[in-house]
Amino acid sequence: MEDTKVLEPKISKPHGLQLLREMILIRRFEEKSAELYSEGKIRGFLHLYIGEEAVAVGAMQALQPQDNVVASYREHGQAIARGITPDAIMAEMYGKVNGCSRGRGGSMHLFDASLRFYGGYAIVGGGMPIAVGLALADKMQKRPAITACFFGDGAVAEGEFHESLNLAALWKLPVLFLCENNLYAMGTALNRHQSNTDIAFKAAAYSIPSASVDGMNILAVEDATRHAAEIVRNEECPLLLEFRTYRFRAHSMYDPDLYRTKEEIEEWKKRDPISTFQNILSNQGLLNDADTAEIERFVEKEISAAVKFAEAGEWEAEEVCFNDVYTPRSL
Ligand SMILES: Cc1ncc(C[n+]2csc(CCOP(=O)(O)OP(=O)(O)O)c2C)c(N)n1
Ligand SMILES: [Mg+2]
Repeated sequence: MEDTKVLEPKISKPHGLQLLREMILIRRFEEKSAELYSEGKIRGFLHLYIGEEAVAVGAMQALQPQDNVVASYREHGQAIARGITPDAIMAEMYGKVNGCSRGRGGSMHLFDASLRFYGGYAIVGGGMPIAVGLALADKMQKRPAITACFFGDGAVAEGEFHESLNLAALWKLPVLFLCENNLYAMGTALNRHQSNTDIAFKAAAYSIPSASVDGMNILAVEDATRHAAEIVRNEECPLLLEFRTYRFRAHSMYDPDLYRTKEEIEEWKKRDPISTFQNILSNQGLLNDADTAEIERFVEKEISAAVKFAEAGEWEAEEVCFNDVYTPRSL
């Protein structure tokens, strides 16, 4: 595949508004999460996806219900876009039993088998072999599903990246590898840990077709992913897309963000995926002030309901806390 250049293709108003609504929902959900984290309501690690929303929302459009999704620890966006409710995600971050992982996983381990959303992994690259295993299972059972595997640029430095790509190619498994290249792995810039920073090019070493995509433009993301997913589905072979994107916030809530300049961050903010898409929609006459106001109202309601749901949730009873952790002594 060649580099994808999509310049404002025509879309329908309902679809455009749906994409915008999901991106704004993810953005506001995370802004609220940051606030709740500062209040001590959410504890543990919290990695915000702000700036990268076009990747999760755009890519998810290409997936069908029978497909599997595997993500990294920066996965609130993917979880929401796949259909896990903000209620269940917020409760999970509170550590309550009404959370999507019963309060056992927290922000980094969102999970919902009914939606085939198989994590949330704290280990960099850890989801990649699991994605390959899911695709192998589908292939062996002759199920017409593909597996979408999201991972960061940091994962490219892991052996799991190379082992996963190799086996997926060798066994012709339907894995869609989706790299979210936001240029940094914690405080380490891509060019400080890779001799060759062209991530899409690395797939060639495993005979996997690949393309680089503007990750700040949701229409480019959707178009490229639909095209790629069709190839993976029809030809039962892996494919890799690299999305060039950027996180506007620090790596996590603990990161003082001293390894990049304010100017660089401001430069990328000019390409904010939400305002970029709002402009595209407005230019096509598909978005007016009333539409925007209605989206903001809808999102505000969703988020306050999620916080209520999480607040009202129960803590796990102390006597069952070790269930599913250790095998029972009788065994
Ligand atoms: C195997 C492993 N090594 C190191 C870490 C510590 N660590 C946590 S996040 C991270 C950076 C990963 O960056 P990237 O894959 O680019 O994802 P991003 O945070 O940019 O979304 C590192 C090194 C880890 N979690 N797992
Ligand atoms: Mg990164």
